[in-house]
Amino acid sequence: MERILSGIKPTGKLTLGNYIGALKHFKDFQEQGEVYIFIADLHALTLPIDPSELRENSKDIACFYLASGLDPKKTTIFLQSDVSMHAELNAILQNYLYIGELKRMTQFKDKCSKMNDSAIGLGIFAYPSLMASDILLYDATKVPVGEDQVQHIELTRDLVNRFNHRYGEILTLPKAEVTKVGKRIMSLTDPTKKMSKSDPKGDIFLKDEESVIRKKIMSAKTDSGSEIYFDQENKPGISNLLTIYSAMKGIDLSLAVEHFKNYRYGDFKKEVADAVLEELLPFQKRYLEIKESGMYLEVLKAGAEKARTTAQVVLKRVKDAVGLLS
Ligand code: ATP
Ligand code: LTN
Repeated sequence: MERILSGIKPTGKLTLGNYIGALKHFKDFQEQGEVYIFIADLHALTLPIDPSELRENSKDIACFYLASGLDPKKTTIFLQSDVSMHAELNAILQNYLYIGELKRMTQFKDKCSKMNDSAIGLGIFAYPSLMASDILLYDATKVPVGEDQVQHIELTRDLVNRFNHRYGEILTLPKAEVTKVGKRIMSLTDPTKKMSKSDPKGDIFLKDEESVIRKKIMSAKTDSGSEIYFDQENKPGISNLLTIYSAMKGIDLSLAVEHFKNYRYGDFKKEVADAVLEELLPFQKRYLEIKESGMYLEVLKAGAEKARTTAQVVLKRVKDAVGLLS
C-alpha cells in the first residue's frame, strides 16, 4: 500500500503558491493509501522566528489542512515536534549525509547566500537531514511537494540507497509527486521569483480579504504586448496568471490559453481573480469555522498518537540495523 507524506513549515502566512503547489492536492491522496500530513514546526526554527508567531502559524496550518478537505479519519494530521522520533531518527541519519551535498542545496544557498557564516545556524544547513527523517520515519512512498522541494527528496533517495547498500533493505525509497499545473507559482510583482511566504512581496495570502485579492491580481505585473499566451521566458507575468487560472479551475494550461486568446489583459485578470475567489472564499469560511470551534486541537492530539505508533516501528528497525542496543 502507498504511504503518502508531506508537511508545510509554519514560517509565515500561507500563500496561494503553498495552496496550489501543495495543500490543494493533499486530499486527493486520501483514496490512494495511508496519508500523513504534518506541521513542520521544527523546521520553522531553522531561521529566527517569534514564538507567538510560530504558535499562531502552526494553529493556522492545522486549520488550513482541515479546511482543504483532509479528513482526520483518513489522514493522520500532526505536529512534527509532538513526535520525538523525528529528532531521534535525525540523530542517526545525519551521519549518512555529507557536507558537500548539503552545501549544494538550492534552498540553503537561497536562504543563506547573503548571510555571514557566523549568523547561519546549524539547523538550516542540516535541514535536509531532518526532512529525510520526516519522510523515512513513515516508510513514505510518495511525497507531494512543489518543485522547490524536489532536490531535497532526491537527496533523501541518495541517502536511502547509501544506507540500504550498507545495512540491507531497511529504508523505503520515496518519490516526489509534483503537480502538473502550478508546481512553481511566481510572485505577482516580480514573476521571475517564486511566490514565497518568507519573501512576501507579490504574494496572495490565503487569509487575504476578497477586495485585497482582487486588487493584487488586477495590479499584477504583466508583460509588454497585449496578447495572452504561455511563454514562461518572455511573458512570465501572463504565464503565471494562466497557470494560476488553470490550477484553480483544475484544467490543462492549453485549455486556459485557448479560452483567453482573444481577451484583453484587464478582462483576463478579472476572470483570474474570479477563479481564485470562487475557490478561496468557501475555503476561508471553512477555515474560520474550524479555527473558532477549536476542534483542530483534538485532531492534532490524536494524530500525534497515531504518528508515534508508526514512527516507533521504523525507528526501531533503523536502530537495530546500525547496532544500537535498545
Ligand atoms: P519559506 O518562504 O518559509 O521557505 P515557502 O512559502 O517556500 O516557505 P514551504 O513551507 O517551504 O513554503 O512550502 C510548503 C509547500 O508549498 C512545499 O511543498 C512547497 O514546495 C510548496 N510551495 C511553496 N511555494 C510554492 C510556490 N510558489 N509554488 C508552488 N508550490 C510552492
Ligand atoms: N521542506 C519542506 C517542508 C517539509 C517537508 C518535509 C515536506 C519538511 N519536511 C517532509 C515534505 C516532506 C518545505 O520547505 N516546504
